[in-house]
Amino acid sequence: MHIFKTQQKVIVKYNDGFFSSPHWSWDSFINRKGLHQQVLDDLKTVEADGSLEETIQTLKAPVTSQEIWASGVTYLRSREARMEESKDAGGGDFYAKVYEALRPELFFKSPAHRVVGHGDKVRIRKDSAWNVPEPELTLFICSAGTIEGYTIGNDMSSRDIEGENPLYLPQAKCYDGAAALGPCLFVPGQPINQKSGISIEVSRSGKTVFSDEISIDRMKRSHHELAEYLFREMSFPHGAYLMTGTGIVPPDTFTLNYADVITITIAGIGTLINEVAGQ
Ligand code: DO4
Ligand code: MG
Repeated sequence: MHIFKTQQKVIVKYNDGFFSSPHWSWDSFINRKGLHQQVLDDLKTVEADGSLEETIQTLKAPVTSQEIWASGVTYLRSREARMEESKDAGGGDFYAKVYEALRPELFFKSPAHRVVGHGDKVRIRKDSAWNVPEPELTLFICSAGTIEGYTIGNDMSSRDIEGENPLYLPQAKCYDGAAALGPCLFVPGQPINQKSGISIEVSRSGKTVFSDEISIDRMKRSHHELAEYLFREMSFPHGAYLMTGTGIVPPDTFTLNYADVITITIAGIGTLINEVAGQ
């Protein structure tokens, strides 16, 4: 089951049928424990409507009041890249430690108003010269703390700012257009297949300048563990999104340019495409 947020409506795609109701509003519709079964119950009273397929061409990010959080250094590749970029600042050791530690690195990424959806533009900071996309499986956790769905996240990052000093992390990670989510909320009714692949392609003037892929089972921590830490001492009345960290980091010679097109696909969820906004 895929739940789409459009300008006017919440639309559910289930078994190739499209469903909507004027009574559905995003926050209350998605923030339910046992979401898959609850939506199946809703669909019993709603007729499929083929004309809705066209409406999902104009998507919004699948978020209204949910905070977006992110996890760090959950894959070996992220640990290596961070240790390298921060070694001159003497910060490398922190990344090695957090990779092994019981407590994960979790950080606030974005409120809804700074997030962009499928087809919108992500941004790179004007005061940074080394920027990368981070393609991340993103959990939707309802206010009761259970993982109810998944989406694709792009944790845009300024590597020079983060590498200069790990205390600059919030500036490297949080700015307008630094987070993309979409294209939909995938609600499989069971944990996502651990063999699901994440792939990314960055194209520049029509040519691929970076591509890579990884399977989500390469992550060191479990989804449940990350969600449990996030909800330990914080309440989220509308639920929350949690990016689970990147396992793909481009080579150090790579930086994003204005007008690059970033395409991220996660099996089962779909494809999130965003262009990098111009100056
Ligand atoms: O520790 C810095 C951030 C790491 C991160 O965003 C990731 O591993 O995905
Ligand atoms: Mg990240």
